[in-house]
Amino acid sequence: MFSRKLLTLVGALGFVLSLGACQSKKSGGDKQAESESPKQEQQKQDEGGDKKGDEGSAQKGDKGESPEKTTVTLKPEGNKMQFQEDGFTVKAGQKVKLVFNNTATSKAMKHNVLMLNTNDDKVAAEVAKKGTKAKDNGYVPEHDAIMANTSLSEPGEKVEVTFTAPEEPGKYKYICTYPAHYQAGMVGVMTVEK
Ligand SMILES: [Cu+2]
Repeated sequence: MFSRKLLTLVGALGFVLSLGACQSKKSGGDKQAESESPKQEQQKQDEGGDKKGDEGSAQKGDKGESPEKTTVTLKPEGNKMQFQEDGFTVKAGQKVKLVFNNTATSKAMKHNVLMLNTNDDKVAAEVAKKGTKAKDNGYVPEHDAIMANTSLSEPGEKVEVTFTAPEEPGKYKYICTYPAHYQAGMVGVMTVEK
């Protein structure tokens, strides 16, 4: 019984193998191209994702991008209290449409984005701390360092805000002020270039 099954299996395997060999002899080049292309596509997607992770999408040639105006899209890192993008770069005085696409799936992962007019850690921590107490205002406190902010986004929701980048080249922090998120590292840096 067992050996008969095995024989059948070996036989079938041999048939498949010889078929495969035959086919690849017949159309070697074509078959290779066929089987490789899905992999390559996957790789491209992965690379795209990685790149976004590092730089945001400010420099990605969004439609409508110009010296005067650009669109930047930020996302959370899965269901972590982190931005996927460590930072993005804009030009001094450029109009920036900042979109936050809350791609999180966990109900607890509500986020906002506050653009600060400083790169100072202490100020960012202060804004985050005050934000914790501003629940009625989407955790956005009154603070001079806040240049612009989105509203609080639910998982699956997109929020946006348009602001003008500072004229002063330099680094400016952006943070999420949902309780504990800044403290957990939900912060990034906008670089303003001349
Ligand atoms: Cu957050």
